[in-house]
Amino acid sequence: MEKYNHKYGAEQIQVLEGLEAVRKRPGMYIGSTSVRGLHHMVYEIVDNCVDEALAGYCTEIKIEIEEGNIISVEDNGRGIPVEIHPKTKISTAETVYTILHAGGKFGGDSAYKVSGGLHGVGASVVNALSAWTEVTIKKDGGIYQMYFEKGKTVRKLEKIGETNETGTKVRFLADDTIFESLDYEYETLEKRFREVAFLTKGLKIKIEDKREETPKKAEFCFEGGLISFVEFLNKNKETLHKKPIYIERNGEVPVEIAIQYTTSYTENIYTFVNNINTIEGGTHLEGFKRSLTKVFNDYARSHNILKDKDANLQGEDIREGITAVVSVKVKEPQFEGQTKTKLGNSEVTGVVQSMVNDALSTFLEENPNVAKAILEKCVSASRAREAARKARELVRKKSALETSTLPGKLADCSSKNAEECEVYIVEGDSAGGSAKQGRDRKFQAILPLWGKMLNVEKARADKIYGNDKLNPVILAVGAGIGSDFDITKIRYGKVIIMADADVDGAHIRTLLLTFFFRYMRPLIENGNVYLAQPPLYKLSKKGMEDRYCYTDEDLEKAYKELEEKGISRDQLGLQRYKGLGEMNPEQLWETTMNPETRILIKVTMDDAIKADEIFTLLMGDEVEPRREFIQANAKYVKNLDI
Ligand code: 28F
Repeated sequence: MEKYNHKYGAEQIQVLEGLEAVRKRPGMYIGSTSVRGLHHMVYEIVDNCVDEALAGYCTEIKIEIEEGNIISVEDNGRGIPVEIHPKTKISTAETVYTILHAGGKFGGDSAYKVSGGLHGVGASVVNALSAWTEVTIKKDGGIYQMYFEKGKTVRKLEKIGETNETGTKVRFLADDTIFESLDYEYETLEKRFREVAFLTKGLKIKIEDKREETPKKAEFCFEGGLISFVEFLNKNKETLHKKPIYIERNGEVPVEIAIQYTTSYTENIYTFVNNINTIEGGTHLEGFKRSLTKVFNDYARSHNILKDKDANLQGEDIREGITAVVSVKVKEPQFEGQTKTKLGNSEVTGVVQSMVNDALSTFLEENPNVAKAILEKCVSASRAREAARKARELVRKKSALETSTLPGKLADCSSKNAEECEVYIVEGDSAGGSAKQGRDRKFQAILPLWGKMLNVEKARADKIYGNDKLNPVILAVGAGIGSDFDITKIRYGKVIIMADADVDGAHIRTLLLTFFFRYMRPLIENGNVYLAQPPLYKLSKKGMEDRYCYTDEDLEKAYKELEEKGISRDQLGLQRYKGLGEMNPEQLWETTMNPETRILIKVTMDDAIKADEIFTLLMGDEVEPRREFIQANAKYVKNLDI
């Protein structure tokens, strides 16, 4: 037995089994092998630095995307412990990087690790899913380094120099046999690390993209924490009160909240658990919402803003125009929902609710002018809602909505089984016409939209209902809007936005996505919203099948393939599609509607949130930021897409 085991101790076997499991089913550990999963590789490593910051030892994190999509992350914390474990004969550092969830145990001094639950699979998963990983530790006066390939130790931890600094630096190249692409999106990473800096008051985070000749970089450090966060979110909006409301309690469940009302009608509440963006909400959001409704109604009654005969303010009235960030730290978070971003811990509701009740009512008593400004807006929102309800009743009575009168322009499909049916929302009547002719009328409905739709940023719910541009969309989907929306009533399993690849098309897409995000959010959460992808180019030659290309890369690839067949570029006719209207019904069917050949992009919550932010920028009150945004994106204008 001794001979057999001399090479593989129990730990090494555990390591091999762990790596085996991770590399066989990467999606189970890192969420997906798409660009989202690739970005999570970076988040996992940075989360360990943030834990070191929360423990009070790290003040700066540096992230770099090097040439060849190599990621480098460095912190100035204590450095992962380097001593050799007497039993396993390997260092703590090597243990953290080779044993699944080993790092997760380092709850010691940082009670609330951000790397927890599904989101905190730890450094060993990143190691397993990387072609190589190099870890350099400065600690106890020495510089130590270890090196792995696909999670397997190639060089054990060894001393390579002296230093009087401390910290940890990790460089890794994600494994391109596992990830679909290694092409990191700098903007996505920058947005996430800006968020982490807001959530971790005073932590400096630097990020730099060194892949281009003109490097992109940013540095974030916010002493104001969440206060800076809401000010950043409101930078393009007019606010109701200068200083955001700030609440912080370090109880059993540490809670930090910042609130700042704006004159707009949208509700923007961002919630986080251990720095994880819980876009599906959960018990912390529930507790916050309940408290808002109670505190503002109590204040309105006790200050005679609401008379006895007046009905209570509804939650949606109180949340109109609110921008808030709610950040809680939970020891054992339970994540639920489609994308595991909904907090399930039931005890958190009450903790947040009672904490906000106490802190917010005190704030309102001490800041009567802020209270007055906010409540005036709530009361007018309540009246507008009443008007909307009456308008809705009117619309219902007038057009007998119950008989689900469908909009005139809708060319419906014959099947009534919503699951298999899809509705194309098409920009412009000409494309609408081609789509009606080209479609399969059994399961494909067409709803042409005309011209610019309503600017939902400025309009309140009552206008949304009556508006002749959006009403057809509401009636076609058939499930109501806002708090009335009932996903079980949708008339189509797929709502597909089909618009040109130009600026107008991008505008319509952004408008519709913003509208769905704000008034039919479950439609996006449930994955019913798609974007049709019309071709950009058609390559043609006598005697050859027309060849459609959907991106510039597609076109290059087609040219290369055809050259290999002896067909040079100048023998090919190239048509650049400016708009859907240039395709006849058969082409439109073949390239964009036929389920066998078309390309559909499923809209995710991230896309919708991005659209919402762009929309606020483009359609919000402030002119200055809009000009900056359009200038910044002008060079991409052909791809100004969400
Ligand atoms: C670029 C990535 O991973 N930084 C880290 C530390 C510091 C400690 C630690 C990490 C395993 C179970 C203890 C040091 N001294 N940057 C990083 N910095 N891990 S990861 O400990 C993990 C051990 O418990 C650390 C004293 N206590 C903790």
